[in-house]
Amino acid sequence: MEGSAIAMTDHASTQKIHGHCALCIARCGTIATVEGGRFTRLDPDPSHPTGQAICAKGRAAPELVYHPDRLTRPLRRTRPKGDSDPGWVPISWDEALDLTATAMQRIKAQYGARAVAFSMASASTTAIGDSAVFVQRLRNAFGTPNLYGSIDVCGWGRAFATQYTFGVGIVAIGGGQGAMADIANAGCLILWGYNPSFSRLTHATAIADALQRGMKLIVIDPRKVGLGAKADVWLRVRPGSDGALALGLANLMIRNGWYDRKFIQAWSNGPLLVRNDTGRLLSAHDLGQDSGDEGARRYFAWHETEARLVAYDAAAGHHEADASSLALEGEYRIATPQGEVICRPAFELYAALCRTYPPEAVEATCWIPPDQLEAAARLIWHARPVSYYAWSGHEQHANTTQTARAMSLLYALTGSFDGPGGNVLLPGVPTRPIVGNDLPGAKGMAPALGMSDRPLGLARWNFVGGRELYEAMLESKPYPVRGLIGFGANMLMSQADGIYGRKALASLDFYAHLDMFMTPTAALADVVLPVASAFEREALRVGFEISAEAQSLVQLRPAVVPPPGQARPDASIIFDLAGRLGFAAEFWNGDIDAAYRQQLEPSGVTLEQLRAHPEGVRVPLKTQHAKHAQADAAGFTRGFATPSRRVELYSETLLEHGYAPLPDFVDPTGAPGSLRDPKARFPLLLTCAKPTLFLQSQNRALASLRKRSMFPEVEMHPEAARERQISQGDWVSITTADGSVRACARFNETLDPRVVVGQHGWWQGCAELDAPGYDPFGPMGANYNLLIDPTVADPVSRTASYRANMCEIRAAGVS
Ligand SMILES: Nc1nc2c(c(=O)[nH]1)N[C@H]1C(S)=C(S)[C@@H](COP(=O)(O)OP(=O)(O)OC[C@H]3O[C@@H](n4cnc5c(=O)[nH]c(N)nc54)[C@H](O)[C@@H]3O)O[C@H]1N2
Ligand SMILES: Nc1nc2c(c(=O)[nH]1)N[C@H]1C(S)=C(S)[C@@H](COP(=O)(O)OP(=O)(O)OC[C@H]3O[C@@H](n4cnc5c(=O)[nH]c(N)nc54)[C@H](O)[C@@H]3O)O[C@H]1N2
Ligand code: SF4
Ligand SMILES: [Mo]
Repeated sequence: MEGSAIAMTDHASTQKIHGHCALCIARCGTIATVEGGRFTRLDPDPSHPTGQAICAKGRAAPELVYHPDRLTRPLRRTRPKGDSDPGWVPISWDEALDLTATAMQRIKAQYGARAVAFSMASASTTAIGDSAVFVQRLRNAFGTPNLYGSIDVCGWGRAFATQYTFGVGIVAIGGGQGAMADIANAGCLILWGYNPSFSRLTHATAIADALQRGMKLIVIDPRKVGLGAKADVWLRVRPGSDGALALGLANLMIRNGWYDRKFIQAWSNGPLLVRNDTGRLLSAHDLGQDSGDEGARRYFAWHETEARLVAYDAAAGHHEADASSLALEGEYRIATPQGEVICRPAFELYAALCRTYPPEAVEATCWIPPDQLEAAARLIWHARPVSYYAWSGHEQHANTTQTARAMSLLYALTGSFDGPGGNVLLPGVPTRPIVGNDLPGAKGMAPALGMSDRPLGLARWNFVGGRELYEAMLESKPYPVRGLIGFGANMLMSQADGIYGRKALASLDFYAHLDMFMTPTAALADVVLPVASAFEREALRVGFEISAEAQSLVQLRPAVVPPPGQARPDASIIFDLAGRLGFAAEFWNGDIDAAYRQQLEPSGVTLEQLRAHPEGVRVPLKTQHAKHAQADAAGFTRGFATPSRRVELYSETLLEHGYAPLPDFVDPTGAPGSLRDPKARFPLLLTCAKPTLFLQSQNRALASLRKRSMFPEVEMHPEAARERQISQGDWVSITTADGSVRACARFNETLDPRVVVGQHGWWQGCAELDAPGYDPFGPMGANYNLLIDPTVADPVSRTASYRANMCEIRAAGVS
């Protein structure tokens, strides 16, 4: 078992325990109070880099810990799936883990390791981040490429799509680095479809401080919510049209010369010439100069004053002339052995695309008036350095890949990337990776589901999305998945089309699920394993993400109290299961401390030090900027981790796979015409947002939170409500072409009257308040995701259109 050093202070019966709240992405530094052995309260720890404040969910931690609905014993199903009574019987841990290991081995023997998928809750909304490295290691040891982690609905835009531009994400998921907004030094911050006041307290407090010192703020959100009220410019974008907005902003910036020309010349592929006929970068092959691999990576720009080609060697990241002489505009006729070809710099093509989004087009598409567009563009340029953070508002759309690309290109224009006050690749305390990418199982992995159809999508990073997982379970497409090991993920609530998902999960040969509560998803498992909450287990955290200072803290969070009943930490369950699967040696023979020691070794910090200092140990870090301009080990300029070693305004990678190399805007609603027709069957545009009091599909059973928000809500403009004889607080039905669910109307005057905003995640009841639960699968329930058509999806990531759906709202009971 894990050691759990509980720091003793004060007098004998009251303990104050340093740690952090791991319930959401903010990971606020905290001090827990334990009185007479009982966890009674959680407070912020101001000495911690993320400890300025905690939220109501954090304060409700003792309620979570002692909740009567917590799972406390391993359970086995005794009745068929689909039966209204699963016939759960308690079993021993030995029996539960033996059943699980045996089923995993049986399925592996019959169908291969890939037929056992893993699912994991998002680390932004749960404490699974405590154990994510071990989940990864287990799947690597076992050899399955199929890990579901909500990436298709959360993370794709920030962490992956932006890699096609910068070679790194705007956040790091599954290892690697992310370029975090340097809020403390930014001149201007753009919050794009991101409401940290509700969703990430630590960012909200950092922004409040920065506003005090005069930082400018641009908020892009259909609702005026959170920091929207404090923004210098609030752009009330039409849901789903952010890509067009990014192009429209870039158009103004390019037109006015409000862009960092030097950065674009030196550090983007903007100067590289693109052939008009093929859309490919002009290469040494085309010129008949070099037929080898190197020739394919030798491109050309145009020398503005000397009117000649300038070679660019992508392998070395080197131009044969000073970058400031490279043309960004114009059209050039280049002689090749096959005849003359006409070429234009990639930047010229990007600028031309942007010109198709003049202010009038942006107003028609995004519903943003020209003066506001201009004010935003002006601020972005004149208040540099700029940083940005974009989240769910742009990630839950059927056009999320190109939207994220369009935003990242706009950001490239500012030249602020990796500079002070920009999006900075922050340093981290050095650690040894222990996710096990070097294990034989990982090396021999089959391609993940989705690889053949969308090789640039999630599968490239060995993740799978919800729909493809369900299809593999139910239709063996492209190959069968017969088993699932679930670490929390409540997929049936968080993914579109839970009805199809329910069929898929019910069809499995074996499903084991680890959770604190019996969720609608867990209820379809064969074996349910009770897990300790974050306050009932020790966990190691290296770096707290939001700033260089926060990154420097290493903390071994102690357990505050023991888990209820027989519940166990995810990590200890994983180590135990790994042993039964024959991976004891790969899992340090069950010794979690040994794993931490290995991980910490390069940091110079020891477990003993961390146990002696539960508030954490700081390892001084130095932030270096503009790392792309440094030389790498071979003496080449490092550049960016893209095929061209430059920021890719123009993506040949996307082009090669049949996608647009420049991020043109595709309307995700599928039915934009009906927005102009109030008589249409579905005249309202439905999007959604997260509530401040609850995390995704959790917390509705916690009385202190639920009593402040009893029912699922849908925000609508009073005018839209009046037209439908709906009053504030009325129950209404929300109907799309795909389904119908219920919610309570809440008026919001800041909305465009054509836009309505729902909430997802409602299923749980709260007995203490006599507050109801909701049917996850029917029209009398409140599962927003029954309204979503999963087949309208992003062509790269397969993200469904969660935030731009045509709907109608009626008083409940009125059809
Ligand atoms: N319509 C709509 N749908 C959405 C979203 C939206 O905004 N709108 N948001 C999407 C996003 S951003 C995400 S990330 C997904 C989230 O989807 P999920 O990742 O499924 O997150 P939750 O719904 O919060 O469910 C998390 C589950 O994990 C359990 N859990 C909590 N901590 C632990 C732990 O330490 N160990 C284990 N084993 N279990 C734990 C909880 O009890 C809960 O059952 O939903 C997505 N779905
Ligand atoms: N309280 C709380 N905190 C959370 C979570 C939670 O469930 N509750 N979940 C955690 C997780 S997993 C995540 S991913 C983060 C997400 O954190 P956020 O991204 O802040 O979450 P949301 O509220 O879903 O979306 C942000 C904003 O997008 C706006 N929006 C809706 N549609 C559009 C659109 O088309 N374009 C634009 N530009 N904006 C749009 C919404 O009005 C909303 O204000 O929060 C994390 N923290
Ligand atoms: S914002 Fe709230 S739930 Fe999230 S880590 Fe901080 S205290 Fe915990
Ligand atoms: Mo998320």
